[in-house]
Amino acid sequence: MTEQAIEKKIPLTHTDPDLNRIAEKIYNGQRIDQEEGLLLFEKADLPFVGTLANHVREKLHGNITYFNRNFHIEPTNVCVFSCHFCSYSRLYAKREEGWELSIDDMMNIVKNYDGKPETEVHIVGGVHPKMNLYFFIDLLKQIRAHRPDLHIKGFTAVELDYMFRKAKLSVEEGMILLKEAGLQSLPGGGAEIFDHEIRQQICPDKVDAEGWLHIHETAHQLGMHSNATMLYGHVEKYEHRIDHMERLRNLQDKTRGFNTFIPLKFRNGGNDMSHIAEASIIEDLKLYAIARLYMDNFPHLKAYWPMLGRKNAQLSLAFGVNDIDGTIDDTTKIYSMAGSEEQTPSMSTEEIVQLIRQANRKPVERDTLYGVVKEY
Ligand code: V47
Ligand code: SF4
Repeated sequence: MTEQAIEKKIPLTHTDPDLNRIAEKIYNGQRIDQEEGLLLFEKADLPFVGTLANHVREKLHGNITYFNRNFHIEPTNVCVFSCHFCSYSRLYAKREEGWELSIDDMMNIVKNYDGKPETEVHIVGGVHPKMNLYFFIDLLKQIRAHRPDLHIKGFTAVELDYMFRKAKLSVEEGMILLKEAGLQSLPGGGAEIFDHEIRQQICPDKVDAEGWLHIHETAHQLGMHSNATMLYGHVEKYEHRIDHMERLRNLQDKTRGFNTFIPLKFRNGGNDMSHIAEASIIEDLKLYAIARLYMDNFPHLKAYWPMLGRKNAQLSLAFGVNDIDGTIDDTTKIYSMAGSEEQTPSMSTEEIVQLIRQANRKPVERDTLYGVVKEY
């Protein structure tokens, strides 16, 4: 190959030889390793990682940005665990400060969407000691019977681990029961940061990394899909972010069951970690870009706008992100309670389409598994 051809193929060069080598790998479609991922965090600036991430994003998805129409059910915020970053949960002893929905309450939420175009219900909440596996099996069956076309994405690995242990079932046994009742995929919550030491500092008492990964692997083996999150911008270091992404990338190599990687920015309102400053937008965008480069076997990268804020989510579309979740309703409280600027997160389809178009991207409504519902 002539020098000219190489120059054409590697449009981005850097004076730092290490960064130059990484750029070359990305343009050649090669995987970067942990050391290289770390180098990007430590040495690269935002325009450099942004350009590379945008290249990968456009190679995978062109100009498309996906969104979906969903609604959330948060059955309770009563929780047996005490994650220090959580502003949302209330201990069982203080349950009068929280909420506990009955199956009828939740079915009324579902019925509010009768005849409306939502394609997904996302069920996630605290870990209530009295809401057990059989309670949720009942809920799933009722939703399925009422609205068979609605995709049910529900329960973090934290909720599942607790339900299965309480029911004295293996992960596989429990998951089969939920699947038979109508559960179709798992959201990505509860992953936080996999590193044991960091987990001990921020969420010592819930399922550990191995348990989280085992639950998702089991779901994948049963033919279900799932997402994966990473809570960043608190006490973790760059090496912990890389370790987290590495473990997910390894599982994805094995199962191919993950749809989307969702970095979640730590918000510091009203929790035990309020003294920790939130990450800057530069740091947020750099993380999205590096995630796009590192997670080469994850088809999608999502910016969850209720947490990031809609303007920053719009900006992230130039830094590797190709999905901004859904229209949602104002039914999710996790982020408003943690101080997000989105106090009543709801966006109409028109607003979400406009937000994507303003970033010069093409809005495509998708279903949970990224089937195209409508092109705009
Ligand atoms: O696991 C809690 C996070 C997650 C805070 O799969 C916080 O499509 C920031 O997983 N600051 C639950 N984050 C939400 C979740 C999710 C959201 C949207 C889409 C999907 C999906 C999954 O919320 C928890 C935790 O990591 N969280 N408190 C906080 N103060
Ligand atoms: Fe409970 Fe989830 Fe909050 Fe942790 S993050 S305390 S598991 S609701």
